[in-house]
Amino acid sequence: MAAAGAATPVGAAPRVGLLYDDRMCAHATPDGEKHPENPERLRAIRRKLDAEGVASRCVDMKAKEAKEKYIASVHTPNHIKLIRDISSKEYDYRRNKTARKFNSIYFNEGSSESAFLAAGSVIEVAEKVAAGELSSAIALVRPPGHHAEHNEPMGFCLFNNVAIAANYLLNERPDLGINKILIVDWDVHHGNGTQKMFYSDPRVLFFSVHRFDYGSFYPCEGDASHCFIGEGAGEGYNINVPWEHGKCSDADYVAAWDHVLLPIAEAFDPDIILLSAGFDAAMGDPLGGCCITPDGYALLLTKLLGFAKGRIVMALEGGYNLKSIANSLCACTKVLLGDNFTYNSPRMQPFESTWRVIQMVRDELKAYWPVLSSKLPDNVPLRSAPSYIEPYASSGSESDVEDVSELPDAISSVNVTQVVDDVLSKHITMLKLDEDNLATKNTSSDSVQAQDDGPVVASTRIYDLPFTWRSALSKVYVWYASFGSNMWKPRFLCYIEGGKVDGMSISCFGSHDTSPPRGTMWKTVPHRLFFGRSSTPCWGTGGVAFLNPEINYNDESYVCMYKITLEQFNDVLFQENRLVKDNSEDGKLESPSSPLIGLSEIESVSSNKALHLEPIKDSWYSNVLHLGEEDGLPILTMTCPSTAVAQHKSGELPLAPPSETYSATLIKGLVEGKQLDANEAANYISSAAARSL
Ligand code: Q9C
Ligand code: ZN
Repeated sequence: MAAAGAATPVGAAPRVGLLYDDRMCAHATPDGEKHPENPERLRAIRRKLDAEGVASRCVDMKAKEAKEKYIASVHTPNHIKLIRDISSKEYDYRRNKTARKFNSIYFNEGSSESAFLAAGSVIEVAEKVAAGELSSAIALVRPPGHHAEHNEPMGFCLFNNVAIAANYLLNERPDLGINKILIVDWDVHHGNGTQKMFYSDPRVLFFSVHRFDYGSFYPCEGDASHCFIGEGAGEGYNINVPWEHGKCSDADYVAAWDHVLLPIAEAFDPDIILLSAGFDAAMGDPLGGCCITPDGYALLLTKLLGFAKGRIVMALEGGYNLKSIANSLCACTKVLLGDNFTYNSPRMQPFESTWRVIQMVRDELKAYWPVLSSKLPDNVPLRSAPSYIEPYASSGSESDVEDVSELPDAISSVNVTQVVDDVLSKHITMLKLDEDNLATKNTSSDSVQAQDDGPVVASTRIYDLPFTWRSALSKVYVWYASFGSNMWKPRFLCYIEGGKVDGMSISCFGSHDTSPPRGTMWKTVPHRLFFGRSSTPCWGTGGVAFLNPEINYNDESYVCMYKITLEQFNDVLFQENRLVKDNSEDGKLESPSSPLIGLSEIESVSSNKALHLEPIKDSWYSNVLHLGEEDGLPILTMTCPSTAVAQHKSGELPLAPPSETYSATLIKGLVEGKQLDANEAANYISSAAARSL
């Protein structure tokens, strides 16, 4: 058979495949722990499609397990074996341990079946659409796929479902006449796995639009930047549209469609479109921080229907707000069913950053897609970046920053005293990527690795990254509110500059960026100060300070706030939670490779007031609190989680007064900070230590 004919006979209603299968709900967290990627996601979508009467208008499809030989076009034999065996009895005792070796992965007894069904389902619907038996199709699958790499599961993904289906069409079914595939990945995260699979393959045009946040948004790799355009024969066939921050709306996505994706799709002229359809850029999503509306998704999808004779296969990826994903998918299904739709969401303006990103992407790709050479309209009304992005001219090179200790201290009057602030207040219009420092495209020989057990793929660590989370977060400022020994500035500076001061028995490692705080300021907060734990390596016997994360307006505790970069805040968090290790071999310090608090965490802590950091959930200071804002910047502190407070209350964890040296440090902080005199300070500390929780 030659290339398939028109997918839908003229005038006939589109045949839309809808694949739903309860068996893909078997993959769940091992002990029923809460997790955003949970079985309810599929059920919520299914319920909505039923309730709206759209499911019954679709062609009902059932899942099929993928054959291993098809999965093997994308994954190594080791990886396939792992996913095949992970749910077996023999794995019971080490399943959780194995999961912890990977990045953001859990397994249970149902994972294996779900993973094989997810991959097989996308193959199944892609085949039917490619063959013209269906006009288009939706595969409601989980676990998702686009983060899964050649040899490892990652980011809630076990097998790369979409990549497997693409290879199936190209390699196993020449009879279907699919020679060119467009993969559109609108999940809010970069499709790192899919990008790598087809990086040098011109038959597959991979387009991903995602939050990048200068490299600080998951998966926090530089290869999500617009500079990664493919290599070898695939050069020009990999397109990343990397947002600089959250809050992107329909308008931003439509702009990326109109000015990047659609002109390229027109020129590429795909035979089929595979849509990595995550809905975590939807309004209300807890991870994405963007705000695409259901109408927005419907519009983006409508615009794609003009290509490949409308042959579109949607495969679910992320999306974690049950209502949002159900509504969005419902709107998309109606589009595929051919229902008329008018865009009714409030009209927004794209961000200025969006326009800049689109221009960068076009510049990068115009050599391959001449249609991108035209000039963008310059009269489009744009809005400025969300306020949490505080761009500064410098990321803290000493020369720009006056020594704050030279500046006069002011005396506290009321609740809030600004002592020194905004030493550096010179704003630039926006963070600008330094073009000269952008990653060079990889033409070097080590950028491609032949592997014994699989196809040739670009290796993971080939880039010398200009986009590290450190460089990104060094441009964002926060107020770190200290309530313990850090109130004494010389002691806090140990966390920045390294070393130790009077009373400390061990030295601090210091932060990567050793520039001093840009401001210092005192405040009182309606949280209870208490002393818990019985001893610490640094201060010896006695409790250390915590703030009860609960607000209680009868409480008034002093906090000394330091204006530091978000990079430094992460370094302080690392040190408070003992995550920095001295690699005595070469004297190099090792701290975690990704930040605990990036821009998206700032957003979520700002709206939820507290964020218990899952990766360090058992550490003492694993809870980040948002105490308010000062000159537009968030005030953050770190304390114990509420669960620890409960344990302190019940006696399961000890409460203990601070040691002599520790409380002397607190008192020095309050006195030198001009908040209290020596007597008042001593009373403040001893009464906090004496009160029961
Ligand atoms: N701070 C998909 O949407 N988050 N995967 C890790 C680190 C992992 C998302 C958080 C997000 C994975 C398919
Ligand atoms: Zn995602």
